[in-house]
Amino acid sequence: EKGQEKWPRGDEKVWKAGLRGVHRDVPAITKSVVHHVQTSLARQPYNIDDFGAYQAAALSVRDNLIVNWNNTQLHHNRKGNKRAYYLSLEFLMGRTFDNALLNLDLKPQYDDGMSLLGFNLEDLIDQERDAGLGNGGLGRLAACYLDSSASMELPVWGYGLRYQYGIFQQLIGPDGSQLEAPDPWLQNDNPWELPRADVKYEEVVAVAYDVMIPGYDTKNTNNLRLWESKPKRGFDLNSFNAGDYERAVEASNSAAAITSVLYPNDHTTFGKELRLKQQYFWTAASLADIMRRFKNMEKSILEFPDYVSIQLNDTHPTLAIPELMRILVDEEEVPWDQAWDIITRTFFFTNHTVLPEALEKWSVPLMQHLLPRHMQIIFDINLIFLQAVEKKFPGDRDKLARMSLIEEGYPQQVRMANLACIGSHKVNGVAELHSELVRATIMKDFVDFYGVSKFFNVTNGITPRRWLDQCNPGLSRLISETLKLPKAAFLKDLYQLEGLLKHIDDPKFQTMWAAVKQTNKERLAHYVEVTTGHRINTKAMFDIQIKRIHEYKRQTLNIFGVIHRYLALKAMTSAQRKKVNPKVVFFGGKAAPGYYIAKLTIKLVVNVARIVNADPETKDILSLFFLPDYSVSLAEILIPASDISQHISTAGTEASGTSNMKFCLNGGLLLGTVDGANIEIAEEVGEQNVFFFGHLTPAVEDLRYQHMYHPVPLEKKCPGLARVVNEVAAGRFGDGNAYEPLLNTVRKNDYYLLTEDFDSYLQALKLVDEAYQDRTEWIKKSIRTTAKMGKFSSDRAIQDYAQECWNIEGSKLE
Ligand code: B1N
Repeated sequence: EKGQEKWPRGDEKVWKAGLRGVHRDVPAITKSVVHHVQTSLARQPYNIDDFGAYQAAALSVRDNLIVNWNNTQLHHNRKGNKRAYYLSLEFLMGRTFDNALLNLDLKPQYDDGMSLLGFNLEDLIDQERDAGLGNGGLGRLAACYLDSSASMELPVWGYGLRYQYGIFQQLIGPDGSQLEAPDPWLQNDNPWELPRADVKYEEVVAVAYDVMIPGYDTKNTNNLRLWESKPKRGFDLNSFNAGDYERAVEASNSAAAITSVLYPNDHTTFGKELRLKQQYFWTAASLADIMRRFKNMEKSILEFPDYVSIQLNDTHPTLAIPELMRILVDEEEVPWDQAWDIITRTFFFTNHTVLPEALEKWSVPLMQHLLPRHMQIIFDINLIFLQAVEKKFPGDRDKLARMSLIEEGYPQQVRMANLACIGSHKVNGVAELHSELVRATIMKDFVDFYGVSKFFNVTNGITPRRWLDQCNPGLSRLISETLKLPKAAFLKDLYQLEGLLKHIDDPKFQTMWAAVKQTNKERLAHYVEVTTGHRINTKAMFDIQIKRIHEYKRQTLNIFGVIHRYLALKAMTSAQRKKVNPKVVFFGGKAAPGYYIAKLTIKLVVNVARIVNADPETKDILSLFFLPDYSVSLAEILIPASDISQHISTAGTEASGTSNMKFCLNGGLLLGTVDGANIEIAEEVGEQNVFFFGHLTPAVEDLRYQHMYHPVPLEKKCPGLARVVNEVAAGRFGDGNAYEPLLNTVRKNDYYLLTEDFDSYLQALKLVDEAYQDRTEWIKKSIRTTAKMGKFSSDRAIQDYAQECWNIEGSKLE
């Protein structure tokens, strides 16, 4: 990777004659596709199917990416500028083909070329499997940040793991429950990565695979390096077939199978040995790689933080701190204090949740067994740190106990968030409210110790390339025509969307805006018909909740609301029903395989859907779908089709949310609680344009206390919800007993406060119904919502990180 100023051997002219650039014209494109059919795939032109054509076209696009990628790496090496590294155990990339075509601005040419060869480009795009190397928002955020870094020509590399199996495939069984199947996404060759046999770290047998990350409207093409441990045997498919996902994961508990599977939990830690091995394998390989690249620059080790910044995506990569300490102290022989100074100028830590069950802790005996030197280093860091705390707050033993890196107990545990905090230069949360809660709760003692300026906010963002232009080409085109701007103008500066406000009262524009939404609803209806056989009324309001299934996200509130609506419709006369505006409710999302209550929630939704959709009295005005196997690609169909989407977590529990931003960017309105980034969205679009309900964060603690110590029976507390719960228990939607544990979560201590928010939730739903009646007003709200989404571009978020943390600048590749 060292900058090569001279041609190493042979005749420079002969070399240069062989070099190619990016193919931009149709004849060159078709030629390269045919070439790949013939040689790379070794197939005959007359037996190529859609999949073969996708592979050949992908290889042709890949050639273009490689040219830019190579030039980019050479460019940044020569410049010798500081780099930033984004360490994330999850990168939820989704598909690459369409995204690469759009970022390279080659989609029309490939469209024409493939049609000359007899293929429809959109069909080929559908051949690609998602790269599902993540669970949800945290993983998708990492993917959006790579897109923004590349587009802004910033020298940022991602580091992650190349799991053989990504997030499991979700199936729905005959009784309505979730079943898991493995996701062998690498079964067919993956054209979007470059295996690097030459980049290997023997100790841990890490092999690098480089994923090219093309920027939008630039040749700059960054790198995502994923590590693979060569497995001695694959993971246990027999257990999968026996329906035991957890066991199948466990069976791969051998040193060689470290990267075999993504852990399918979010917001919970199980302290599994294999997970710790993943974390160590990944951070050690990444740091060795970063160190080797730094050493090529021939600088003093003390200058490390001037050339390297490392962002820790949650606590998962925190072992990088003791690992760098080990390298500096044991290998580079840097004195301890100087080494610690390097550490605290290199690392930055992003927290993504304040939920206690998600805070990572590792048992001391396990660490001692697996990583004895790192455990020793952590104890030493702790000793010195606690001495400093003691000095600042003499005699405060409780404070010392709270701030210690070690939690006492049997066994003792290492608190990874504390380690990440003290080893980092800065700590941030992911939305204003969340960052405030980080300061006030989990990091309170650390704020007192370090001062508040170490703790700051970077509100999350989303890439407008994928989440507007790629998923909603019709809207992107309409915006471009209306603003009289090329797409790049607003896709690179999302604040340009504000220009739409000028046109908000123009009836012709309103009609075109509504037509785009209608087309997207029809596209979704088509998908549902093909996959489930159900026909949907596309004139109905589309109401969507898609996200991981979790109690704090309160999908139960939504399904109880649907049941409430169904019961109300059943109580009406048919004349009354004729006046009701039809509505279609969509759910999607995966439950962690071991999360019993979340799985019951899915079962309830599926079984309510079966009853409701089959009821001749109501099916024209209310239908309900649980769409299986929610993924990035499915999100790209659902999000542009929503009239309203739900983000209804108990106040103070959803750190940010990012799909809320995606829906709003696509002109969907928001129904939500005063939580996470919902608050900032409302600030932008105006509160009259969102549907807020429910208790606010400061009330939550007290309400929980009341529920704990002064419980009121459900019938008294919330009669509306009690009726719903009783109908479910009575077996109206299949065996009522099966749902008892789920129903008990609201009957008993109601930790997520459904009984407190149910009535105001129904009230908000009513307001949504009323607002939808006045279609012109609704369209205006929709336009305004899209127009005010500038703040939520991940370009803005990455700019915040580049300035506040990494101190790096973009550098243009000519
Ligand atoms: O990170 C997203 C936020 O928008 C969401 O609000 C937040 O819930 C999500 C352990 C997590 N927080 N914590 C996780 C994921 C995997 C895991 O093993 C925790 N995910 C979030 C982006 O900031």
